[in-house]
Amino acid sequence: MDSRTALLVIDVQTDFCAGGALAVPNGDVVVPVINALARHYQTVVITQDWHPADHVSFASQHPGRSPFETIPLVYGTQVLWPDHCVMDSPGAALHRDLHIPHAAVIQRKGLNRLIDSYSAFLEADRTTRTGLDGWLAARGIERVDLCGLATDYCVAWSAQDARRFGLEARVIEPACRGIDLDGSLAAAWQAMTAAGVARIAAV
Ligand code: VGL
Ligand code: ZN
Repeated sequence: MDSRTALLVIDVQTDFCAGGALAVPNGDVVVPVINALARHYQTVVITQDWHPADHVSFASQHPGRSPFETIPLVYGTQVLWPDHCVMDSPGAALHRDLHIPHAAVIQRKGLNRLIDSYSAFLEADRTTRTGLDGWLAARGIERVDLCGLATDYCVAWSAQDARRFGLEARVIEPACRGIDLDGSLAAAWQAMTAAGVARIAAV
């Protein structure tokens, strides 16, 4: 791959795989696919969903609410999730078979108790930057290719925000899996396409 394209490996973590707290159907399947893919890139960024135990996105923090319901929060509608990716817990670890020794950065996100962050670039308030845009710009990166979990949440939000920061963005579909909550997968592809994100099968 040319040196101006980076690979973003989104949230390939124990909790999003089989047996995890928020398992994405067939999430594990992407691990060997991504290991092989990453060898084509000089610049690889891994993201890690990383929440405090009392995070606002956890249904457990909202008495009477259940996982997968939505609630209004100050920054907009929030899906309530099972407790997942609690910082430093085993479920928050990168998948044990993910092997990308040359990844330069692990970008954690979702650390603020009061704001979720599906995106690797911007928290759910749509204002607070993680700083990843600046890191990529400093490296001369002009395009990001995205893979990982989940297609319809963290991959989709990261891809659309990459466009917002002036990057080309391509989602490598066979290296992603979705949650698909109430049609969220189709909606995410529609939103990504509208934002100018390319949907590709291989690099
Ligand atoms: C994710 C739901 C909650 C994801 C993270 O990685 O797609 N989804 N937190
Ligand atoms: Zn999360």
